[in-house]
Amino acid sequence: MDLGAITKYSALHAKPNGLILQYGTAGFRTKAEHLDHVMFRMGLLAVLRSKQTKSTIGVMVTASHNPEEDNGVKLVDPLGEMLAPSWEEHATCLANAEEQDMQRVLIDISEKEAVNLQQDAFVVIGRDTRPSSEKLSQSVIDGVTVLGGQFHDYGLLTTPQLHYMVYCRNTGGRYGKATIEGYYQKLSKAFVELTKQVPVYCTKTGVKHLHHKAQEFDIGVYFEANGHGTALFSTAVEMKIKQSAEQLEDKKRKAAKMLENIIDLFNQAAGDAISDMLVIEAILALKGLTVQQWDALYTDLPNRQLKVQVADRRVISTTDAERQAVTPPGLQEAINDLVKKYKLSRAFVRPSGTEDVVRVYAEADSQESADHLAHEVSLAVF
Ligand code: 16G
Repeated sequence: MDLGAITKYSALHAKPNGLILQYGTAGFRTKAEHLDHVMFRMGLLAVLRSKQTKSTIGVMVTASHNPEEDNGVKLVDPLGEMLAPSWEEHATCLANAEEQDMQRVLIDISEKEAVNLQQDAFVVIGRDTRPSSEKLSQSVIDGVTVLGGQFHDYGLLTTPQLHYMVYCRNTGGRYGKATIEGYYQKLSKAFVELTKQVPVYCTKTGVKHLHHKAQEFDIGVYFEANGHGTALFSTAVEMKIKQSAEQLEDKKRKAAKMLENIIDLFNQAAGDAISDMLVIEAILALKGLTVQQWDALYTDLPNRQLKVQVADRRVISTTDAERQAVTPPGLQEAINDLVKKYKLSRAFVRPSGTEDVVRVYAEADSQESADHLAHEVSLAVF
């Protein structure tokens, strides 16, 4: 320890006489104008903690939700956790030591914690957007450097991001890359993976098309807006659930038994209104939901379906699960132009498979718009 340098620098970050602060729930917090010496000393302490743990230590300059004129500082331990309670006490002693006692307290901590002063130290620093934070984090850096510590200043970061950086650096990159890009990449990759789990497909109208598509999956759920639909389970899934219902511990066995009964309640040969109704009743009863609560889970966009009588409906052919008209020429372009006129809108036409009509479907942000769009599209068909 270069005691001369510490004394010199400490004088530049002098403690106001008599000021007593406590390392509280989230580190030190008070008016920013009273924190310069605390920041410098937390820089020193972070170096000692880093030497002792042979790890990177974090220092975050923030007072979180406190008023703008406040500020604060807390230390982050090697695995990204909050500072160990015994070191919180050291932090309080160091922050409250009068100028002439500061060196002694620093030496006491080093001795008590058997800090090898020859050990390298590395500290990472982050700060919030308060006007006072930049200058205060510079005071932390002064404390780190005067004790010979290396540092990386991340600048603006959220507090959890600094915890993440510390954790990454101390686990050899296993947890993630210790950069802001690494943080966003890790979270966004996981988010995208998670939210694309359930793949959704559209097929041509009719149970036969939907049923075959649903059979491609371990669990396939299909439905049409007119009410057709069911859930299909592959043999492998049924076997697995049956085995679990027999073998596993009590809680899991109960869950597997419940799934087994749900599977039996579905008519897997075809959509079946009686079976579907009983499945829904069972789920509502198990979840303690009313029909009204269930209904409120989902809101239809305003839509309108019309039928148009034409001389020969077969002149209309479609692609993309019957959502795009291929013939007659120009029809799809006309629909596209009409759709552009309305917000949150889409529309398609297709020849009915059961009646001598063309079906027109339109959707928009209001019922009035959906009605207008459907009307205009039917004129284009006509
Ligand atoms: C039949 C289909 C139904 C489809 C409807 C479309 C079966 C068992 N039923 O009722 O799935 O939604 O036709 O009729 O396949 P559309 O072509 O006249 O609109």
